[in-house]
Amino acid sequence: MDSKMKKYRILLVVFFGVFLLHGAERFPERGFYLGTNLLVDASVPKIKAVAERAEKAGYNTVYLQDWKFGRPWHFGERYKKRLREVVDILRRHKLRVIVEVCHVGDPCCLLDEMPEEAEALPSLNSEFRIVNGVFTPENILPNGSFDRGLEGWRLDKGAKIEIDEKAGRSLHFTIASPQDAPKGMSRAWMELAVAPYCQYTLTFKLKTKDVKGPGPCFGLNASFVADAQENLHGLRNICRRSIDVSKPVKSTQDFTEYQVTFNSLEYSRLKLVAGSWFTRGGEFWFDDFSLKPASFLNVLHRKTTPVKVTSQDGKKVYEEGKDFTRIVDPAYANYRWQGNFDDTHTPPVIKILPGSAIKEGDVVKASYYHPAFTLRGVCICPNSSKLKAHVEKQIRYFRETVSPDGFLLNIDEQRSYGYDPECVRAGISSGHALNKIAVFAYNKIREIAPGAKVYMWNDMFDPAGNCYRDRYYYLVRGKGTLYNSWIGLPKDIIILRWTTKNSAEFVKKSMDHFASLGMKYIQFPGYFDTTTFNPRSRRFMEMTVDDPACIGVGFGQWSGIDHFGKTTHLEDFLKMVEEVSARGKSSK
Ligand SMILES: [Ca+2]
Repeated sequence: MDSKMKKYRILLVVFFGVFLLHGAERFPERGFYLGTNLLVDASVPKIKAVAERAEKAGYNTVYLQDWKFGRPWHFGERYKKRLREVVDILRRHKLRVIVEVCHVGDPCCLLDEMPEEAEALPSLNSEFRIVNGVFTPENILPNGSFDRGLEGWRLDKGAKIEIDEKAGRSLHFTIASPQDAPKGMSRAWMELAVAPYCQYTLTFKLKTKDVKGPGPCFGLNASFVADAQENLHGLRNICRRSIDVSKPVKSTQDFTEYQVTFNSLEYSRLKLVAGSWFTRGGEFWFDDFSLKPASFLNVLHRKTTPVKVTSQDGKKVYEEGKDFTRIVDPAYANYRWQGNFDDTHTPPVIKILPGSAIKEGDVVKASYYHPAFTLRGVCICPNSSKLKAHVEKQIRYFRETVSPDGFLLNIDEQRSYGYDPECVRAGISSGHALNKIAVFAYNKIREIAPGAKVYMWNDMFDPAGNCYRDRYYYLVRGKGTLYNSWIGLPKDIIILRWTTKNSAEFVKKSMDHFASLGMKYIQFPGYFDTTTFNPRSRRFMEMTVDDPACIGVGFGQWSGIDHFGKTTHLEDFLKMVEEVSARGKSSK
C-alpha cells in the first residue's frame, strides 16, 4: 500500500470515528426490539447472528420479547437455562438486556396461566327456543338471502351493485373501473334493531372473482358499526375483525361461509355494513346473512361472571345440571392449543335434561359473560385481583434468573375495558386503572431490582397515541376515559415512543407531551417490517434530533427474529440516525 493510500485510509477511519461518535453522543441509547421464541432451539443461532450484526452496527440495547415471558416458570429448568444462555450471548455483544413484563393489552400472554381473568363483556337475556331439546337461537336479520330483492338494504350511491339471480339470488358487486366504487367504497348496509349487551354471531357467504388488493383480505368487509348517523363515517366499529381470519378470502373463490362474533354493548340499533373498502377491481357476491344470539361461545367461568338461565318472563330460574346440561365451552382459551382464544369455532350445544322444568318449544333467557375480542386476541382485566401478584412473580423470576438491565412494562393496545364486573366494581376509568398497574409494577421493580431501568410504551399514556379526549377507543367503555392516564407517572420511566400514525403532526404532539411531563423517551420512528426501508423514519429522526427529552433511538420490527435476515434495515437504520445526528450538529 503506498503512503498516500494509507493516509487516506487513516483519514477515513478518523472521519467515520468522529461521525459515529456524533450519533453515540447524541443518542446514548441505541436499541432494537427482538421478538423470539426461546423454547425453540433454532432461536439460539439466530439470536447470535442478530447480536453480532447489532454490535457491529453500533447498538447497545435490546428489548427482548417472548410470549413465554407471561409465565416463564411454567417451562421449568430448561427455559431458565435457555434464558441465561441467550442473555449471555446478548451481553457478550455489548447489549444491555431489557425484558418485557406486565403484559396488559392485546394479546395478553399472562392469560396463558389464568385464562379466566380475561376482560369480560356481559351477554344479558339472550333468548333461546328449545328445539329438539336444544337451546336454539333465532335469526333476527330480515332478507339476508335477498329473496325479496334489495328490501331493507341500502347501497353506496353510484356503486355497481345488483341482485344476481343466477348466483343463488345473491348481492353482486362489480368493480370494473374506479367509477364503480365512488371514493373507493362499494358497500351495502342495513340498520337493525338488536338487544343491548348481547353476544351475536353473524354468518354469511362470500364468493369472489379476480378481486384485487389493497390488502390480504382484499378490503372486503362485513362489520358492525354503532352510533349510527346518516353517513357511515366516524362511527364506532364494535366488531373485532372484518372477516374470519382463519379463512382468509382468496382472489377467486366459490361461496365460502364466514362467522363474525361481537357484542352489541349499549346499543339497540346497529348498522351491518358489507362490501369493499378500496378494493381495486374484480367482482364479489354476498349471500345468506344471518344474525343470531351466540350460543354461549367462550362462556367465561369466574366467581364474578355467573351464568344464569330463566324463563322468558324472568320469574323462574333454572338450574344447571338439573334442568339443562353444563354450560361450558371446551374451546375457551384452548382452541387448537392451550392458551389460544378464538371466536370462530362452533359454540357448545346446551340440552335440556330428563325431568327438566323447561319444555320443548319454551323460550328461555340466558345471561353470561364472554371475553372481549379485540385486535389479535383477548386482553386481561386490568382490575383482576390476580394481576398484581402475577406481575410481581414475573419481576422476581427475571431478577433471579438473569438480572436484566431493565424491564419493559408491556402495557399497550388495551382495547377493552369497563364492562367487566371487576371494572364496574373498581369504579375507576380505564386510564386510571392502567396508571395504577404501571405505578405498581414500577414500585415493585424499584424494590426487587433497584438498579434496573423501567421502560414503557407510549400508546396508552399518550393523547397523540390511543388516549383520545373525546372519542371511543375500540371496546373501552365511554369516550375519553383513557385521557389523563399519564397523571402522576414516575418521571424516570423511560418511554418507548412509537406511533402507528405516520403523521409528523402526531409525532410532534407526542414528543411534546412526554417532554412536558418531564419524562425522557426513546424515539421509535415507525416500523421496519416491510422490504423497503421506511421512508418516513428519517423525517421523524430529524424532528427529534434537537429534543433534549429524547435520549435514544429504537429500531422497531414486529415480525419476529426471522425477519432480520431478510433486509439490512437493522444496519441502515443506525446509518440513517448517524447521518441525521451529524447534520443536526453541523447545522448549528
Ligand atoms: Ca340468496
